[in-house]
Amino acid sequence: MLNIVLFGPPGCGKGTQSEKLIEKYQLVHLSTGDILRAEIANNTKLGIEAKAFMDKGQLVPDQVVIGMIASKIDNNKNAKGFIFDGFPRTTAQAEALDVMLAERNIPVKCMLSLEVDKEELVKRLLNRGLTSGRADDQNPEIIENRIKEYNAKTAPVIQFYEKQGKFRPIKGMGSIDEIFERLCKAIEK
Ligand code: B4P
Repeated sequence: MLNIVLFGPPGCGKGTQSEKLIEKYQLVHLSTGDILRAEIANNTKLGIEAKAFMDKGQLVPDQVVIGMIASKIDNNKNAKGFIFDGFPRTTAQAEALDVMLAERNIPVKCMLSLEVDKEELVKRLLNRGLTSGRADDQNPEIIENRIKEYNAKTAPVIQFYEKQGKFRPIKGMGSIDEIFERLCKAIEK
């Protein structure tokens, strides 16, 4: 089973590259951002709770996000592998994912971390905000806050996977195809 954590700051290309990796390696996509947005669209209790955090550019509380993931894994028993996109985003989430996967005997192969300059992140997100309708992509202050949350709470997840020898930094600047090639090389190494 090929289980990959696709990691990086907001706007680094996780969602974009996930789509290409899924197609090439026939993996199941688990994006906590997409799952949360679907909950919001369906106006569920979880969605209403999550929206308050997401609209401000803050992370949704760990217990909410962790609870969503286990059932998604179990609903895909015949999967060839999973791409975890935007999860884990805190060390507590990384620890919880490790326990979930160890219980099912399906470990993470590697954590691919897309590295992109801050200026470029802001540019990509504001650009997406023109068409996505996402409140968190339209306001430079909210984008700034998302990057701050990333640096404070998410970046330490790198150490978690580094200790396990699974951290693979990938240059995330350049064309989408160039970055995809770098990711594939890292997976197949
Ligand atoms: P996510 O939905 O995970 O999204 P993201 O970080 O904003 O973007 P992503 O990285 O996938 O976007 P991409 O670069 O592909 O999170 C949204 C929010 O949900 C979070 O702020 C948080 O509140 C909440 N949340 C989600 N998961 C959580 C968790 N585990 N714990 C707590 N809270 C959680 O795309 C960006 C743009 O760049 C696109 O327009 C794309 O076309 C463009 N782009 C991509 N690659 C490019 C390239 N090479 N060159 C030029 N443009 C490029």
